[in-house]
Amino acid sequence: MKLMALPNKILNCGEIQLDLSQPHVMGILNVTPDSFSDGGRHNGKDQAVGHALDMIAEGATVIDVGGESTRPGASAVSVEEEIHRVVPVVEELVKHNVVISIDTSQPEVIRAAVKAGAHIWNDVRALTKPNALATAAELNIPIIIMHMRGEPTTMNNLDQYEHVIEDVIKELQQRVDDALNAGVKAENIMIDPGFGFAKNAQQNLKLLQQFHELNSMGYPILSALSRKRFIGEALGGADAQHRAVGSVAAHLISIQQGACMVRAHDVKATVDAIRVWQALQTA
Ligand code: YH5
Repeated sequence: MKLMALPNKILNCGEIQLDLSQPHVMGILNVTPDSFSDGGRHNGKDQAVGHALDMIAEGATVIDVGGESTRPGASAVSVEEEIHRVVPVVEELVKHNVVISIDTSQPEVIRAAVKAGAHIWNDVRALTKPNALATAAELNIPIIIMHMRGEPTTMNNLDQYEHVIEDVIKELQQRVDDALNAGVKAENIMIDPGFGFAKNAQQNLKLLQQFHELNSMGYPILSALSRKRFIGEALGGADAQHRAVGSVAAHLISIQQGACMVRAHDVKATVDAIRVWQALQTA
């Protein structure tokens, strides 16, 4: 069997260096009120931090903290509210040896989070908000540039592709070029094809099948398909809580094609799958 090696690159996250020649698991930490078991009636900080520590113990090397819901139909959240949700959690997590990424599109949010100790900017809008490009260049931190069309509210009508992988690469390259022209360093860029964002189920499958073509862009690749709808559809209509095994399988297929980081809810199962893949690499 053909085993693809991951890039011999290091992602510089301040005091922590991530060796991208081995796969990393980024654990998803939602800090939106609806993600807490009490529906946000109490301070959700302790619950969020506890969940992050569990994921670190399970082998996550990155924690992705998100205070904005990008689900279609979710209500908009102010910059102040997003900062209020994210920063207290970052202040706790910096005490632990983990890389912290922030799932935000707002320059003011990433600025406040980086001041509190966060390391990576994970932007599903790929630096398209006002001042995002200049802020990314100034902060000089790793940036995850994801492919999407439109906004989470409009993206479902924007899934017309000639050839999905080629179009995604072309459009991602445009966002990468804008970042480079604004002064973002190439060594700080990671790319992500944006599973589920302006793609239908068939297109998401095609994207996973041809994922390896993203390597031609020359940047480290993140794969993020945890529990997404197309996984449920491939399982014959499984709801989100029953998509863990399918997500692990799909993430491993992306690693086999060159992904050096996967963004997952189910960290333990994902790490176990990666360990088996790693055992094969050295056999
Ligand atoms: C991503 O792809 N996605 S938030 C719908 C679901 C399950 C999960 C139940 N942030 C990405 O995770 N950051 C989000 O169906 C992201 N790449 C990067 N880099 C959406 C999400 C989700 C949505």
